[in-house]
Amino acid sequence: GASSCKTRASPGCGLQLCFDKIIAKEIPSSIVYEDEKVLAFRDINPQAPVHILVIPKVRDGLTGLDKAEPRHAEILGQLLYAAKVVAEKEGLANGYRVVINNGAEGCQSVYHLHVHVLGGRQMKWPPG
Ligand code: DGP
Repeated sequence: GASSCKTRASPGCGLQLCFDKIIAKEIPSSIVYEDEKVLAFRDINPQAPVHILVIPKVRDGLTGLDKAEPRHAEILGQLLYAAKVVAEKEGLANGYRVVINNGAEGCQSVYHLHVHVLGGRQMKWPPG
């Protein structure tokens, strides 16, 4: 079950929706990229030398990918494109991984859609 997910949230992230606090800058974070629609910041519990989260600034019901509706198609594309921009900015020219954890079996721990960008080491497949 979800107990095998070693995700850890920050103390200020007692609420599942703490990324709102990061957007509001009530919880400090290391922001690496920002535009009108998305925010990218370093994961507090990095699983690779580079571990960045890309999130929509407005959740609009997107607690997880499973909640996506046709109206979300544009922001979903913007998140994925921002992931590429972030990977490039971080110098991950040798490759990187982009992950969306969804739901309990997907090890999702924060219910504000986020795209993980992981790099700076050799990844393995299949993931655990
Ligand atoms: P997931 O398990 O896929 O829902 O990913 C949530 C990630 O969010 C997890 O890797 C840890 C990270 N995280 C949780 N709370 C905070 C926080 O307050 N600040 C930052 N920078 N990252 C956080």
